[in-house]
Amino acid sequence: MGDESNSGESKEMSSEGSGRIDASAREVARSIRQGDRRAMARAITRIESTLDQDRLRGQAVLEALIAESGDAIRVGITGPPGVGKSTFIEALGLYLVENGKRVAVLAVDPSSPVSGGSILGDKTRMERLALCPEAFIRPSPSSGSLGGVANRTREVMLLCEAAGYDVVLIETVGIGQSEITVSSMVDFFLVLLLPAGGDQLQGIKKGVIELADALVVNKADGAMQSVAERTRADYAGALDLIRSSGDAWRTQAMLASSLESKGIEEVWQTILRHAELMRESGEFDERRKDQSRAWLHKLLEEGIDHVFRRQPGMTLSIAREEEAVAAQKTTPAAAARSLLAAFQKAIDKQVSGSNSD
Ligand SMILES: Nc1nc2c(ncn2[C@@H]2O[C@H](COP(=O)(O)OP(=O)(O)O)[C@@H](O)[C@H]2O)c(=O)[nH]1
Ligand SMILES: [Mg+2]
Repeated sequence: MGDESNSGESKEMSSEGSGRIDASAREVARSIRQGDRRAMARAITRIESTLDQDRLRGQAVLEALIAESGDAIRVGITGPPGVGKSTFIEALGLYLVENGKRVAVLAVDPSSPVSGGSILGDKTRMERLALCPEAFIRPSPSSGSLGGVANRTREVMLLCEAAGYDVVLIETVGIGQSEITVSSMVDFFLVLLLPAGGDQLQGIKKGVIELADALVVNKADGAMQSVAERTRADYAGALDLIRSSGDAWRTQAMLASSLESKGIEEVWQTILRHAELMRESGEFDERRKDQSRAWLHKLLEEGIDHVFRRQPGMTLSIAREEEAVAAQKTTPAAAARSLLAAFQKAIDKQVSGSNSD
């Protein structure tokens, strides 16, 4: 980690060859590599900034460090509000710190208010974990769309890895698209569930079960212990039904009490076993490469969309075509073709204009 000698050719190419990384970004990168938390926090603030100029500076730091990212295990944790995600993450984080790991905790919560200083608005602020020098806790970027928030979190995750954190835990709320988004940036996706009777099993979305590498029934303590055990068995049965024999990994159904730190070690051992299996089959790296490529394409689509809509007069043209489509004066396909042709023409004009400069 952070060893210049084995960071490889790709780093030379990206940092020296492209000219996008200036001396000050390289300087900040060096401090982060050496474990300077303030430098890291500042770079993250830039990455999360809504000002293009700041964000580009933050991204230049990340670009200087990208070859050193990737050594951490990335774990996503989701579940309904109140299931105990933050409590679970704190218990797991403390366990990992006790075992000599450095842990970064991030969150993807597109609903968090601008003032948000807590992770996913809960009352437990991981106070004990926050006191550990080996832990780094960062709440969700507060502004914007799920896509924007998730992209910032991805970038922060890579930065944390370059800074030497061994495990990245990402908390997300179990609503809408956020689970899919978080599962697309982690190695292991864990779904926390409440102890509940039979009928409520259906309450969990089937799609989420398919994303999960483990289902963990939390709050398996006190009066809920036996209910939790039954719930776990029910989920295990349900998983048997949807499993196909070719799967390299069988989604586990487990029990935990975050409050009493029970089942935490078992969950971690499961995550390690999964990583080992996936590495043996080559799927571990393949999944990460797929994730990076998909992320690139998503950023491209967003960028192209942005350029397209920013063309002078485009807002008006789109509104006109929308009307025509709504009034059945034209087809959506013809309307889109016409808008794209106008865009193409504007781009051609810009290109020939800049060539004659
Ligand atoms: N009995 C019990 N309560 C828990 C457990 N984990 C969390 N809680 C409680 O559940 C509530 C919600 O926890 P929190 O971690 O904020 O849930 P989140 O919204 O999913 O992040 C809090 O009052 C916790 O103390 C557990 O394992 N057992
Ligand atoms: Mg929470």
